[in-house]
Amino acid sequence: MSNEKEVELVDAFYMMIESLKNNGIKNLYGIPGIPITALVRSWQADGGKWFGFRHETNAAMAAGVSGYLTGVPGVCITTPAPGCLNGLAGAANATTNGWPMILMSGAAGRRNTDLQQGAFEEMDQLWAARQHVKAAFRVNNLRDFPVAIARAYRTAVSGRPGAVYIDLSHEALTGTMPAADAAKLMFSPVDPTPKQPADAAAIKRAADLLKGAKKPLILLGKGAAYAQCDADIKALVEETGIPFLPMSMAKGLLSDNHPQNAGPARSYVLPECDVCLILGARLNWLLGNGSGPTWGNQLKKFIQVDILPNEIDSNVPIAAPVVGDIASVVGQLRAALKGMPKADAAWMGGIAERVQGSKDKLAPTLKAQTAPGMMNYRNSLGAVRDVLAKNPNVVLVNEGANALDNGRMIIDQYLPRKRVDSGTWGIMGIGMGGSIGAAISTGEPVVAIEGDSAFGFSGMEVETMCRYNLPITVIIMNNGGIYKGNEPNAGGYDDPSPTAFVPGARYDMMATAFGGVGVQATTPEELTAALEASLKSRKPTVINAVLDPDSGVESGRISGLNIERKKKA
Ligand code: OXT
Ligand code: ADP
Ligand code: MG
Repeated sequence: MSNEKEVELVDAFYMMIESLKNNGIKNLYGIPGIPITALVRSWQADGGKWFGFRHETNAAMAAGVSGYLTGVPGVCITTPAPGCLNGLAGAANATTNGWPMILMSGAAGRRNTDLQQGAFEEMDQLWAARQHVKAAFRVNNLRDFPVAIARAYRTAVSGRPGAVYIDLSHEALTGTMPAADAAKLMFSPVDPTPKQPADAAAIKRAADLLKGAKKPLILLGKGAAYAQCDADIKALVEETGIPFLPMSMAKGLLSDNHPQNAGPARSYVLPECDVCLILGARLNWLLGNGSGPTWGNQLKKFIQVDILPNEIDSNVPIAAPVVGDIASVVGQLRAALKGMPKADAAWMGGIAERVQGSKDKLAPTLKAQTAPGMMNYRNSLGAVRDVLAKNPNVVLVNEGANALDNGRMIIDQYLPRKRVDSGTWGIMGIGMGGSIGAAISTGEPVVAIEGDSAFGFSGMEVETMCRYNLPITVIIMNNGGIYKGNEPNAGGYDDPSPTAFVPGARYDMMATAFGGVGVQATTPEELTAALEASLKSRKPTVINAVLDPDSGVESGRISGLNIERKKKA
């Protein structure tokens, strides 16, 4: 606040900071610079927590992941044009995954920008942002901050969550107004995430279908994990006795070792089921778009519960659409299904047999011995799995191709919202931003299992995690490249192949460079010791897990999506 004659004035930064506080925002992620440096200093001076990153995409990833894990939108703030564009990559990823966050960017003056006169960092940011976010707003006058921030918050968290962009125009940031008038504009929004129960007829239709099913299946997606009604979902699953299949980020919503978990029998239950209740998942590429071999080439009777009406029928006809929020709908379904007989014993027995078969097949590979420096995905992640089983509160962040697919398969989750990964886009670059966002917003330790390529997209944030002394352990699955490290140059000359990196890279040294802990692990025993020590110390740590460069397959488990060359040129 400043004094000018007898009228007390407040500036735009005051308006913005008070509005953020009124919406319950405590953390800001971003990178300072013109014109927001003074803003972030003021935020910190005012008691707000500021987390400065090395690249805006990672700051925006942190905001998106913290939004997913807590339900409170993460807020990221960037400088104009290049900073804004960098941040937009993270905002777009949040929107694609349905995670609530707010991205705000400073901007060059409208007069110059609209005439394309070449202002400092000139860009039509609102136009660029609009297609990657759920909504995009511009503040042109400091009086509008209370409404703009409340509106952004409500938009981010209600309906299908997503990112909201706010353009901070030069005009808005440079104004002042009387403090007395400002006080009258301030408010905290009432009930920003209203309950949306489903229509009774839709519930009855769904319940009737489920009651008549011979081989029912409950598919749990990250929308169900986000809904934070874990006990009710568990009760629905247990009361009906129906097997459940978690999508990757829904792992742990019910413990992976729950007797009804059909995860290890995925390729049996999807084609075999007759009625599938989908709770918070989309029938997108991760589910074969609802048809084809994934589903045994049959049209299943789908009951789809989703908050977004037009998600229904997006790929295949849905027999029983239920539009509403999962927390309300699960309660409604439980009431409608009361007394329903438990799922058929033969169906459950067949699943149990396949689950056991998969586990028996996997188990010995997790304990296999390899020469030092020649670990593979199975025995290295087998070691990690055993340590994490004793630390179920750890948030796991996972990206890569083989590192991702093996991580998802091998590492069990025991608690809800403890897994964040490449998600709907299969993105590389969620790693360090996601880990930092998870550590800050949950206060829990984080372990990131990273392909060496995946890590490279956000690796500089190791400095950030060391600067804030965050309890993050990064395990680099170092096979020396994208998918593999030993591919020769197809042309036969000395340049590296398109997928190879420097052999023998020492990623652990990146941590020691910034005062963190760096460890090289060449055997499963060394990996176990390094991870245990790191979780105990809660110090930022990078473990370079040295894998056989030959371990890994092209594109991991989604190699079928590759395009092969048809004929030689
Ligand atoms: O039933 P079957 O027999 O089939 O067996 C299944 C389960 O039953 C069984 N299973 C189990 N067995 C025993 N016990 C347990 N507990 C258990 N649980 C399961 O295991 C199998 C598999 O189960 P799953 O996984 O459930 O089934 P399936 O059929 O695989 O599921 C299908 C999918 C589609 C749901 C699943 O595969 C999936 O979720 N896939 C996600 C794939 C994905 O997103 N991949 C990442 C992208 S790849 C590529 O695009 C990459 N790029 C390009 C790039 C990207 N992405 N982004 C940007 C910004 N720029 C570029 C790059 C650069 S990857 C990449 C880097 C790669 O190199 P790295 O060095 O980072 O990584 P490495 O590969 O490690 O070197
Ligand atoms: P996954 O990747 O795990 O399959 P998706 O991100 O594809 O999950 O799908 C999540 C779905 O959950 C989205 O369609 C989204 O609209 C929906 N969703 C998110 N939150 C809720 C909620 N609270 N209630 C109902 N549906 C929700
Ligand atoms: Mg690799």
